[in-house]
Parts: sequence; C-alpha cells; structure tokens
Amino acid sequence: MRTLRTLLALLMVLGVAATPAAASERHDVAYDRYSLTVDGQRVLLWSGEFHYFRLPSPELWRDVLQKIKAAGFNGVSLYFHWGYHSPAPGVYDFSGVRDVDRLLRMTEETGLYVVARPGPYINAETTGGGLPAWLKTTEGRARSSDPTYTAAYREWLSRINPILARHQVTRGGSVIAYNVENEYAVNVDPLYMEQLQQKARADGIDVPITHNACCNADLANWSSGQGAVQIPGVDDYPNGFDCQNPDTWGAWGEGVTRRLRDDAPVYAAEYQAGAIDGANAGYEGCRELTGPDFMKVYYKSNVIGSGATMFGYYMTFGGTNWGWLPQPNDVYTSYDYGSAITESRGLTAKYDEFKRQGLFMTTVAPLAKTDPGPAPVSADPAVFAQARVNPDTGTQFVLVRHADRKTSADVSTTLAWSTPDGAHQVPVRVGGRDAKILVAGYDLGGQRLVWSNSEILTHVTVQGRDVAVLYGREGEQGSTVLRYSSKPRVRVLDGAVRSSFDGKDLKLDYTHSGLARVLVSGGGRPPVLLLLGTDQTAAEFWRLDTAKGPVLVRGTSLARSAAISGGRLELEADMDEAGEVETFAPVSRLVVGGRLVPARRTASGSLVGKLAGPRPVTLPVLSQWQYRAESPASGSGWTVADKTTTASPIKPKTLPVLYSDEYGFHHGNVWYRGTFTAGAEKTVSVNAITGRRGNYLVWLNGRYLGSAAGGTEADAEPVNPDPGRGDFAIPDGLLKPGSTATLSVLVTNMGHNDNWTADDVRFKQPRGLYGVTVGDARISWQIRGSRYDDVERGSLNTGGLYGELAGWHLPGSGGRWSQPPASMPAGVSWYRTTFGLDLPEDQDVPVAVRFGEQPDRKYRAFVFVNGWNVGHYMTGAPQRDFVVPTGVLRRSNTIVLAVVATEPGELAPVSLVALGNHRTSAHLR
Ligand code: IPT
Repeated sequence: MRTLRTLLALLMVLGVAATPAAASERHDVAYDRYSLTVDGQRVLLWSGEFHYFRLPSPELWRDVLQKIKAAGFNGVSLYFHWGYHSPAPGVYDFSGVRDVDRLLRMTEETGLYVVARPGPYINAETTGGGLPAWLKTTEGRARSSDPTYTAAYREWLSRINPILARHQVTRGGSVIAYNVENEYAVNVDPLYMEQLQQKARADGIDVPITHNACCNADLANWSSGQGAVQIPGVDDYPNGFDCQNPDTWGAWGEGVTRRLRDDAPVYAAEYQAGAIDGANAGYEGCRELTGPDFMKVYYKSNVIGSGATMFGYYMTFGGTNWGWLPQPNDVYTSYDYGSAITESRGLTAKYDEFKRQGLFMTTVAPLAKTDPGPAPVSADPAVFAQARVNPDTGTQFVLVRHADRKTSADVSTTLAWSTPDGAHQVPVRVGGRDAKILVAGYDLGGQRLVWSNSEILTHVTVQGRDVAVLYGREGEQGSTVLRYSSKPRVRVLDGAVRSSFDGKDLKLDYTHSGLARVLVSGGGRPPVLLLLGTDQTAAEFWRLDTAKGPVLVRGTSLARSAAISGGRLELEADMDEAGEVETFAPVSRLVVGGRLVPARRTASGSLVGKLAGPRPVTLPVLSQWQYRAESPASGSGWTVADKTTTASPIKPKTLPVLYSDEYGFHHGNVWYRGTFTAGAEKTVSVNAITGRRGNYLVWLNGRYLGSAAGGTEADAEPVNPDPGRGDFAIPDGLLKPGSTATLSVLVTNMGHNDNWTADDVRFKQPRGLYGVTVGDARISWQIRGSRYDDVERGSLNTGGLYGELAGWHLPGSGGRWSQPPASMPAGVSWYRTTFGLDLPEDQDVPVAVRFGEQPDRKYRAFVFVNGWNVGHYMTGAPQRDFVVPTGVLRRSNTIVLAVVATEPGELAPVSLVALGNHRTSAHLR
C-alpha cells in the first residue's frame, strides 16, 4: 500500500514541471542588484512563511505546501527549530514529525523554492525563540561568540546544515537562500555573525546567505562590515499587532522595504501577512487587520516603492502551538496568525488576494528587473502614481492608489501616461483602500500590451493561443489596448465589450462585471483569448505547471496539481460544494482525482465539466467520560532537589535552587515536595516564575491551601525581588509540632522566554519555584517533572503531571478509571473517552475539540488526542476550539483531558466540531 502510494506520488511529480527543476539537476544560483537568478534566469521570489513544527502531521505539510503553491507563490520561507529537534545536549531527532528531509522533498515535489532559516535563534513566538531549553543551564551568553554557546549551536548546525545543503538548488533541490540568525539587532556580536556564515560554508551551503533585519533595518542590519551577509533583508509589520482595532492602519509605518546593498536585491524578508494576538482579540481581528485591502495597498506599494524582488510573507499558514511550543508572552495554543490559510487549513479572502497578486508576480517576467521610472501625471492629486521600468524591455509598472491610503473615497481621474508605445490619457478609478499595479509596454505571450487599466492576473499559451486573465473591481470601467500590424478580428464571446481599431492599436472598453470573454485573431499576431473579470471571478482561476507548460483552471475550491498525458489533463482538486470546472489546456479529456469527468468543449476552446461536492458528515458525540484523580501523593519517581548554585543570571530567593531546568525538567507542569519538621508555623510563602498565564497550587499535609499566579518578569530590570508571590495561611491543627510535614506544590510553567534582545537575563529566566519560606523551617526538597521518553511525539509534548509520567494521556492506559464525580475537585483531574471517526476517504474534514462557553472558569485543561497534546485551554486566552490535525486523528481515537483546577467546579461541555468539509483528490491520511 505504502509503496503504491509512493509510486503514485512519484508519477505525479514526474508530470509536474516543478519551479525548482527536477531533483538531481544542478543549477547555478546567483544574484545582482535586481534579483536572484537561476541558471542566468531572473527569479522574483514570492514566498510565504510556513512552520512545519506547528503542524505535527507530515502528510498535511504537503497539503499546505500545495495550497501555498496554488496561491501563486513560488517559494516558502521555513524556520528550522533547534529546540524542537534537541531535547538534551547531543541528542537530535529528525524522524516522524521532525523529518525535515521529507519536508524539503515535498517542497521539491510541489515546486517551491525554499529560504532556509535555521537560526540558531528564530524568535517566532516559540519557546526560547527556538533555542533549546537545556541551553538555559549553560554558562556564556546565547547569540554571541561565547565558546560554550558556540559549541552548543555547532551541534545543531552540524546536523541541520548538511540536510539543507543536499537540498540546495545547486544540487538539484529547492533551497535557494540560507538565512543566518534572526533580527539580530541589539547586543550584537559581529564575530558570531561571521562564524555562523563560516560554519554554513564549511557545511556545504553555497547558495546566497541572507539575514532578516528588524524594524525596517534601523538597527544593525548586516549590510556591511564584519558579519555582513550577501543579501540583507528587512522585516516589516506596518500594521502592527492591535487585532482589537483592525481598522487602524499603518501603526508601524509606511511599509516600503529599504535597499540595504547596491549589489544585492531588495529583500522583504518578513513582510506582515497576519499578526500575533497579544491582546486576546481572537485571530479573526488579526485577519481583518491584515485583510485584502491592506494587502492590496501595502504589498503593491512595497513592490513598486521598493523594487523588492524577494519576499517572505509572515505567516501564510500559522498552525498550532501544540504541546509546549508557545513562548509565554504573546501567544496561546493557536498560531493561526490571521493568515491567508487558517489553522484548520481553510482558504480565506486573504488567500484570494494572495492569488491575485502572486500569479501576477510570478507571471510577468520583466518585474524581476526594474528601476524607478517617471510616473504618469494624475489629473487629481488625490490619486498617487509611482512607476518602475524594466531597463531591457522598457515595460512599465505603475502603482495607483490614494495619496491618503487610508481613505475610503472612490476617485476617478486620468493619468497622462507616456508609455513605451506612445503617450496616452488613461482613465483610472481608485475605490476605497485600493491599489493597482498597471502595466504598459509588455510582450504578453505573442501579444503587445500597450496599456491596460485592468490588472493582469496571469496568462498562459495553449497550443499557440494566448489566454490572459485581467481584472478590476466589480462595476469599474476597464480598457485594454493591444497593438497589431493590421486590423484583427474581434469576437466577443461573453459580456459587453466594445472594440475600436485606429490603424495601430485595438482598444477594448468594458465594465468589469462577471467574466467577459473576447477572442482576438489575425492582425499579424497569434490569437488571444482575453478573460476580463472582477476581483471575485479572477480569484476563481488557478495556474498550474505541467511538463507541457502552464495551464489554467477555473472553478474548483482548490486546484492542487495538474499533469498532461495522452491527451488528458489529470487534475488534483478540492470541492467545497458541487460546481463547475473549466480548463484551458492542450487536451481533449479531463480527469479529476483519477476519474474521467464528462466535459464539453466551449466557444472559448476550453473544457467544462461538473464536479460533485462533499457529502455531509456528522461527528460523534463525546460521552461516557471516565475519571481518575491525581493527588500530590500520587506515584513515585522523585529527584532530590539540593543544588546550591545555578548558571542562571537570576539567583534564587531561597536555597536550594528549585528551578525546574536545573533538574532536566524543561517543559510543562512540575511537582515539588518539601518536607520539614513542624513547629508553630503560620504561613507558607511562595515565589514562582512561570511566564505569563502560569500558576501554581499549594497543598500542606494533603490539604489544598490555594493557588496563585506565577511571576513573569519578562523584561524586568532590575529583577523583581518578589515574583509570583503567594501567601497561604496554615489552618489551625494542620501541623503537628515535632512531626514531619509535607508541602506539595504543582507549578504550571508556560514555556521559555524568547531572546530577542540577545540578553541572558531574559532568556535564562528560570521556571518553577523561586523561593519558599515556612516560618524558619528547614525544608528538604524533591522535584518531579517531564520525562523525555516519547520519541514519536517529542520532548515538547508532555509535562510532568503524574498522569503524564504514568501514560494516562495515552490510548489504552490501564489502571483504575471510574465514573466522574458530580463536581470536579480542586487539583488535578483526568477525564477520558474514546470515539470512532468514519469519514469518507475522499473528504478532508478538519476537526476541532470545542470547549463550551464558560467565562468564569477556574481551571486549565490540557487536551490529549491519541497522546498528542493539541491544546492548552486556559483562563485569559480567547481560544475554545483546538484543531486536531488529520494524522493525529485516526479511525479510533482516545481523548484525554488533564485538568488543573484552582477551585472545585464544573468542566465546560466538550464536543467535536468540523471546521470545514472538502471533497479532495489529495491523500491526506
Ligand atoms: C519578527 C520575528 O522575526 C518573527 O520570528 C516573529 O516573531 C514576528 O516578527 C512576529 O510574529 S519580530 C518583529 C516584529 C519585532
């Protein structure tokens, strides 16, 4: 079965002329001030950011990569996460969900270039900013040339670099550039930057080296001097991160990428394509903040304003902070990011806008080499025009937008435009928050485009005929002018289009509405079919590469791949509902998902067929929950905690050192047990540092005393002497003077701070107990935390609840489970049930675990599905739906909730919900 699938995948790959040419061919990668080149051909690199570590299901990597490719991207930007692969010094894992070699093979099969970003530091709102937690216990400043840190990161690079090296374009693979470090902007050490690059070269990296400079490159940007990189890039998030006020525009500036080197392309390394949700507004607000109108105005302004030819859109698919992946300060389980592709892999209006822009960027070749040019003069100063020109072809690209880009005004005016083919008065209309890139003097296939005030989506040539899609907003006037040596024949197949010929130029006038079709032939040129659409109808098109050249598809919810064989077009496509599919390809038959589709030939020369939608599905109801309690006394396996020194720059308030990392417990919950000889103590005073939203619970002699919020101290300088303080009165009679008392504390640690400032005080901030005093008692301590023995799911999956150590979160764990109590007690409660899923093989149904509305919840819950920790439901975060990726989800499933309650109460109802239903020809399971 498996071999058959591999064979099928292989056959599919052979049919597809991937953008990075088929593996094993070697290519030259070079660059100049305009762009990257591959074998001397210019490449405008339009890439989207994707984090494989936020999708623990390799088959879904392919799904997301195909969706990225289908949106018109020709590249992906990939962080590689050191800490995700390394649970302990010298231990590295690249198997299963960590198999990045497989990931890179998929990028090659999908036809996407890769900008590889292995850090060592990546930020990315992930625990430690990608640095492994064990690094916190070492001496020497991280992100510097310190020898201890150097030895540590070389372990990582010695493993990841060879994998990246063998996948370089220069060796027939997909990796076209290599990014060192990440926004290395303050507390910088140029020797470190230089050594990272020397290491990359020594490990066989021969593609250009890049860097992403923070903050519009106002700080260190590595464009010159020691540590300079070949192609320095700029990170820019012009709309900021206030997802609560999605209408606020330009909070962080103009958004035009600076040129940093004269001899290298302008590189928008991370350009805002979503936002983190620090304000807990929910990601829909972030999606709106960075929605299609923002994309039109900012992305297009950036392209024409900066002349950038390398782009990385952060994020294109955000994914899930499953397990203990999140950094504590800005994110929760979902890393949806308000991106174009949702966490449940759904396509949004932002996806359509990416497609409109991406197909243009990767179709119109002269865009890869432009200089600023004279702009047409707008008759109305409210409309701003700016131009770039290709110095070889003369092709002009003109940005038109409102001078005040925030305005919602709808302005019509005229541009006095001196095009390569003569001076013209060009009418333009700019609706609210719109921007267009208009083209003049362009050899469109076999045609000569004099000018158009419609935007170009894409064009292909099928059997000697050009097929071009142009578009404008619904209701806007459009004109397209093409040059001929004699009067051509014009046939309007659909819609209302007027034409006139002045002896030289054919002018087509129309109103953008639906999809007009015009066939022009003769006039001394090959025939062309013009498809004149709107924003909406343009977004129904897909352009797919085949070994016989690109083809166009209209309709389907997603067209993943195409191959041509024996007069048949073989499509892989998805349908969200029944509908039409139309193809513009040199074939006479249409096969979708392996099935022949009855199709008729149209006047447009295309094939049209009908495709079925998905069948409705119902998900099982979760019932018959079983229960098991975990008490402070549960189980064994304690480690004596008696260290008196620590490498952490933050020294503890009381001894011994109780920081969990010091004892090798790096992720999640940690139990502490302190024993002392009781006297007349009145109060237990605790300090704990957990990171934002962490907390701890305290018991004395088995009696629950209460809980407190853990300290954060994210940036505090000087260090707060009293972080995460809780004082707990000791009830009368609980202590028996002279006898041994047992103090138990459960601490929920929220992941490790990032290290954006390259500053160990922030990064090495401890987790766990910082100090404990019970009168004058001398306390002997033990600690128990996460144990790394789950190679499949990795060290970030499980923490140190006793149930996690005993495997209660795994399917089929034995032991005594019983009927849940009527009320959930304070402390740790475990719930589990099983469910079957019988979904149609050819349907992709993204499933989430949903918690019912419960604003005043006094507990947090960790959601394990088949042992995978897919969610941390907690107070203070807006998330109630936890996406469970296919692959983690199977035919028979066990769901386990580990609940840590600070007060007795009721658990919100938990159910399964479908976040979509797509009929698909992809094999996602
Ligand atoms: C920049 C980082 O490079 C990236 O890893 C991620 O953290 C992103 O932005 C925000 O989501 S940090 C920059 C905005 C200061």
